[in-house]
Amino acid sequence: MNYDHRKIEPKWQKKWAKEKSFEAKEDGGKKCYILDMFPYPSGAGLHVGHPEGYTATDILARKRRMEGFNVMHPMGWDSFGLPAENFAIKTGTPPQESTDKAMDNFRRQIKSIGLSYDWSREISTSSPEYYRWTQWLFLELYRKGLAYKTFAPANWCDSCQTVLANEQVVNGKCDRCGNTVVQKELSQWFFKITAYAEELLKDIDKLDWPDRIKTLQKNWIGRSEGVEIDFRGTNGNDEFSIPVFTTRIDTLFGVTYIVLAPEHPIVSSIVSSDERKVVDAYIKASQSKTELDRTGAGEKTGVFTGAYAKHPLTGEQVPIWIGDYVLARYGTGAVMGVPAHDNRDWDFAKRYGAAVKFVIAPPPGIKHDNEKAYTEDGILVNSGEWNGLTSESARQKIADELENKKSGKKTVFWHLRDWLVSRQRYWGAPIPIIYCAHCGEVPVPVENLPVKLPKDVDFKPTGESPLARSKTFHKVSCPKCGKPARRESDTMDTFVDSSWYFLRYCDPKNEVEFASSESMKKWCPVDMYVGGVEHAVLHLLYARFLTKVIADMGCIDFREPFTSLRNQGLIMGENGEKMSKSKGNVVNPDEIVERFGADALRLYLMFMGAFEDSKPWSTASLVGVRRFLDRVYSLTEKVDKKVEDEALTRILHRTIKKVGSDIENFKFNTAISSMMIFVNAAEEKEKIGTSILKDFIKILYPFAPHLGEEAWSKLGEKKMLVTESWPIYDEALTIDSEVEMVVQVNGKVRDRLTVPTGLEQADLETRALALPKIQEWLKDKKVIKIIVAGGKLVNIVVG
Ligand code: ANZ
Ligand code: ZN
Repeated sequence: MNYDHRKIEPKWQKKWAKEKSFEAKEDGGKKCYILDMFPYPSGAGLHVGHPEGYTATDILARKRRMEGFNVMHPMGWDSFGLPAENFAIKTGTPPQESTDKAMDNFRRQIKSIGLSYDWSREISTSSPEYYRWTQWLFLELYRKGLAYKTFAPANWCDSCQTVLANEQVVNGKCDRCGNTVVQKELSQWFFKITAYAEELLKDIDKLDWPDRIKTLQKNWIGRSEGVEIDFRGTNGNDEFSIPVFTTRIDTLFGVTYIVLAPEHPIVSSIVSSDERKVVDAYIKASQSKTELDRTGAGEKTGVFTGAYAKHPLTGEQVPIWIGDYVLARYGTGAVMGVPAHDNRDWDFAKRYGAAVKFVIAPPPGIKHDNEKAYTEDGILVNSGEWNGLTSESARQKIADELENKKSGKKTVFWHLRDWLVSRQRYWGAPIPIIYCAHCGEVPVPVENLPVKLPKDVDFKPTGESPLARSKTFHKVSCPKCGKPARRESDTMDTFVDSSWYFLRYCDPKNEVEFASSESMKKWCPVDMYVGGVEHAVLHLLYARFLTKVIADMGCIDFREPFTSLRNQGLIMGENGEKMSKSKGNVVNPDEIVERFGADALRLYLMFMGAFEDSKPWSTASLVGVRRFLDRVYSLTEKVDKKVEDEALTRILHRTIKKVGSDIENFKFNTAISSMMIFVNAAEEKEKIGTSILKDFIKILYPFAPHLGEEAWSKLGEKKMLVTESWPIYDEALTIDSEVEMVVQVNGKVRDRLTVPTGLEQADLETRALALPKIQEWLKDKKVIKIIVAGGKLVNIVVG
């Protein structure tokens, strides 16, 4: 018997909405905050990857409610961003308009899937009620010295006279005019996330997050212990000193040159007149390269400056080069070149003919042919008085020696950089700062927030940010002295919006605070956070940073926002390739809901494979899943109150146990398999006990809630299933009553034996020996001993 999803799904959705079934309660029950990464409402609508994660959290949220938790499960929109602005520039449609349309569409699509969100808490980051508090947070950071303005390189197109986002630079060229993009120093706003580097690193270990995400975060923060060591030289009568940073001070005797970043401030004063022309040309060329170009897999290039410095221990003269694989912003912007023990230096030395001097020998038993760099630790050689030491102890001793001689010091550097938050864009939260000729940088007074985006802007396609051209927006009077002043025209990175949204859900309508302390105390931290792995680094790191800042402001009493985190895998097209419009393999959730129903879509998304794995779409399997749901529905025709069935009861209890623990472990696919086993068994029966089927419907309900409600009411229940509790299993009934044992003769499998669990050894021996096949094998032989192992195996040893 098939159920009509087109009829029953909207029916139950309406009932849930009418009863406000999913609104978090003011009080009652232990709190549980289950959160999805909120989507960017793109014009293309929902992708099937969205409901994959949303269904997982929905299953958990529904189960938690049944367990008596007071669940908060909200949804909202990360609605500022570049695509809406680009669309405006291309078509003239204001971003507000296209975004509103996209949000309406997303909301409709999400509701059609029966996800149990508390819509009373819906937020959108592009609404003035929200971005007012994003601006307020900016000002709080500014007050604490955690937001500051400084020069930083940006992608700049000289012909368009504009800054470009990374994705607008294609092969080093402007994607609008084709002009070569250069790196230009522009004054930009930063958040001082580096002030929290230590704590951000230290706290990672406390989190229930996937290991690979934790590792990515650790590497991104990148704590690096080493030595800063001075190489001194003279330039005519002037002495100079170049500090270099190394993590391998044990290789100090292998240094054959040093390399400075092209931007290093000392370059212009040490370069010899012979080399100046070449050096200037090299510096100019490196300006058009991004950091990624410079540090990537490409060739390492450089030029000689004509200057030398003295090796601090051997006194040798080492040549000074510049090379753009050395970054000005990391360490000291200078490195010591050790070609024998570093791959990049090896390539560089081979290219330019620098000497290679091996000073670390592999430990005994390991060979190295010196045809490439030896980059591991080992034993020091060619290193004077340090010969024979291990790398490890040499690092300590040489560092101490350099500290004594005052030519070096132990240092820690961090890879983490401050967060560049300004964007030369329209569709974002305006940075609430005013520039006054008399007073300088003046923060917008809090009572004047929000600084609203102007609506009277022209979206004609000119290629320039509309905000930069709005006259009304820029002209203001200084809040301090009242004289004419100018507003900051940059907006904030959308990652700022999304780094605190989980707090706003606690108190989304508050007009006097970003959220009340009580509400945040009640709901936070987030108990379970689910989203794509693409946010493994930036979004999660920024949210962790903001949480720590807000904790230091005294507003909250926790320092980590997301206690547990899970990532969904990518859903590929039916052909195994990434879903994309151009490949024509995109699956539209609307069509699936219309043809097969929301429950089938939900169940299929969870059945496709392991939650965190990437997996291809298959309409054929979806059809199979829908058929399974129809079979479940048919079972409601076969119930009988009077039927008692021990075997099916046992399977039911085992299924309850398995589904419960699988949901906890995000193993939704195996939960569904076990429900399929139950249904197979139930179908074999003439009649099914009503209470057995009811319990089964309860555990299926988080996966297929519409069908669950429909079956529930068909079984005669008047109240909605939403209000029911999660069934409790009896452990004794979940234990197998029988086991199959393997019977061996001299270690070779000869037969199998099914016995009740918990049989005595003597009893087992008798039964095994009585098997006809075994008797055949034992003929004319003497039994020496019988071994019973693990309740699974009987081995008869004969002689
Ligand atoms: C000599 C050496 C010998 C190095 C050797 C490595 C191996 P992490 O771990 O990332 O901190 N380095 C230092 N500053 C740099 C900069 N601004 N740009 C590019 N490279 C820089 O890496 C530290 C190592 O990266 C340092 O140790 C330095 O090379 C290089 F067998 O010094 B090493
Ligand atoms: Zn002023």
